[in-house]
Amino acid sequence: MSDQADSLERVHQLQQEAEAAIAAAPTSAALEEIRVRFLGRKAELPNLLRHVADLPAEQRSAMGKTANQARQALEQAIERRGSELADTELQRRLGEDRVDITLGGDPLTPLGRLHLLTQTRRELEEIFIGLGFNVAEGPEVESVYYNFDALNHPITHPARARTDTFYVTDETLLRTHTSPVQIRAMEAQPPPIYIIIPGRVYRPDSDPTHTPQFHQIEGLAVDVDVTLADLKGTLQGFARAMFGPEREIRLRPSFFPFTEPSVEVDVSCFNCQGGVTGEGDRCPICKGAAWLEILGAGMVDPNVLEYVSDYGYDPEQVQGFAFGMGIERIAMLKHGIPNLRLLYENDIRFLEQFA
Ligand code: 2NL
Repeated sequence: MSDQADSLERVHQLQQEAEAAIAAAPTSAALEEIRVRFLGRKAELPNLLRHVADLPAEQRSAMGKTANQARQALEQAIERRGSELADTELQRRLGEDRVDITLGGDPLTPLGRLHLLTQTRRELEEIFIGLGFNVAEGPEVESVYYNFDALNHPITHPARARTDTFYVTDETLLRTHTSPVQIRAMEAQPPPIYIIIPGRVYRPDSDPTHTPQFHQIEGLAVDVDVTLADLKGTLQGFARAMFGPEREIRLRPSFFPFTEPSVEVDVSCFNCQGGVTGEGDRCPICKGAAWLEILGAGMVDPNVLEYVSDYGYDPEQVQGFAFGMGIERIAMLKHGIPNLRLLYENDIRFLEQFA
């Protein structure tokens, strides 16, 4: 047999071998290996094609044509087998990966909720808004003038000591109560004024019942003919809205620098009758006292009004009452929380009890 006949025979052989392999390829990956084996850069058939130009002129055409046809036939066979395999493989994946739409979904991400202190502040705000008060706010870094002087705290008052207040400079401090906002509000608006001021306050106390930062809500009413009876009626309305319609309040004499007279206010315990529970035990909320201390209050000292007399507050013409309470304390009383720190630790098991 001539060299040329040998070469043509070899092309046919390669084509048959490759076609058999292509038809038998079990996967796309196997098919790709077959393609590289027969048509890749180092494969025999392409090599034969590359050397057609070196053949004697009378052999070139037959060899070129045969080898080219073989290559094209193989390329088409690979393409056909490839799409067959892709199809089968897709069908198999679709079968195996089938989603069971009857399965329950993942549980929903739990919904968050407002912190108990935020809930309590909003509840207090709503009650006083219902009684005709507006909400005012002011700075937490405050001047000594608004925090103490204008509130009738003498220079010798213990709260003004370097150890009893967080001073920022000699003239500025972290407010120790929200009362300075009441002075600011009176400077901004002539009487009548009915406002409540919620907010953070700061004192350098840290023990089981005190934290250096806590929250207060204070109220101020200044108008003509405002009396202690108005204070008592307002606070009784508040106590009933917050702790239940059966509640009574009682006023005990006290002292605050900015009020005269001053009172401490108790609400009758919502958990017992006269300090004794339904089971005959000593009430754990009021400790058997039958009353819970909820706030301090009083008639605005005329000295305080004198500080804002240029803004329309003439102590001979208008009177006022004021009150202040700790938001933490109210939340703890109302929900029987035994430890102030629970409000700040943010243990989810504690927080989620207050939906
Ligand atoms: C308490 C007592 C109180 C006030 C706050 C006040 C403000 C002005 C004038 C007069 Cl501008 N008084 N505020 C009055 C009495 C009591 O808070 O024990 N708070 C936790």
